Amino acid sequence: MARHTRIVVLTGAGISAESGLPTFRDANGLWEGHDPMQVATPEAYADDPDLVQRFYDERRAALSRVEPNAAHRALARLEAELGDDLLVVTQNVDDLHERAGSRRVHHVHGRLRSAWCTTCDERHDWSGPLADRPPCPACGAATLRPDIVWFGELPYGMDVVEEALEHCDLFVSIGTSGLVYPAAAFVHWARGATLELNLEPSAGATDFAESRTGPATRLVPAWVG
Ligand code: BJW
Ligand code: ZN
Repeated sequence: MARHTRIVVLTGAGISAESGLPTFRDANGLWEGHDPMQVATPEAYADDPDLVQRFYDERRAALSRVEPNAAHRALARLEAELGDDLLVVTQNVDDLHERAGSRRVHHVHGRLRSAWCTTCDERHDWSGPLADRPPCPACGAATLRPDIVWFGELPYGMDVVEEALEHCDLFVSIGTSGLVYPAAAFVHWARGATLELNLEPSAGATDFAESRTGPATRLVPAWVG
């Protein structure tokens, strides 16, 4: 891999799959009989907030039972080498990049370990459940929701991502199906070379200059070197 380049890496659920966190669109995708895609919406939250809170409470609790894998660790090593020239943009709401040692991680779909108060707009680091309607530590209102970007909501920090993609020499997409926008369009926003690392060719595989298939724990360390 070429050194001394500015790299933007996009990660999706596939990079955390071998840590034991399920992806969204693979088999066995149902949660309590619901399609996760139907649960991750503002409409589902308005209809049945308890159901949506339980879905995220379970996933937040599951984080303490999993560990970063060799793919997360390889990206942390790359950051140790490249410093500010590497930005990891993740669609994942887990904290496995950070726990592997990455510092420059941008969560475009939010974080499980953050709670957002819709009354006072404060965000709080959060490791416990939200379904029991705890009060907001800032304003006391029982209006904390998962700090997660649902369908129809605006992903976080698109200006940062756009800027990084316009100035990168290489864009690498890892473990994402390429079905959810705007992340699926990042390959078109990227200025430099493009590479996909995924278990199978994604929906947008042909948009990349190069596409390698295999498990992330093999492909990512091999690419980082
Ligand atoms: C492995 C592996 C291993 C497995 N090794 N690989 C019609 C057309 C175009 C767009 C739209 C449309 N209608 C609506 C929209 C917009 C909508 C959208 O994209 N919908 C599509 C479904 C069509 N998008 C939005 O609403 C977004 N907001 C928005 O667009 O605002 C307007 C805007 C416009 C322009 C600029 C800026 C803003 C918000 C999207 C929010 C997505 N939220 C979710 C849930 C919340 C997080 C959570 O609960 O965890 O985010 S949905 C879900 O999908 C989650 C994920 O982050 C996201 C992406 O999934 P990901 O990571 O790709 O996972 P999978 O399961 O799909 O794929 C895993 C891949 O890994 C597979 O390919 C496997 O093969 C592979 N894999 N094991 C390597 N070991
Ligand atoms: Zn509040």
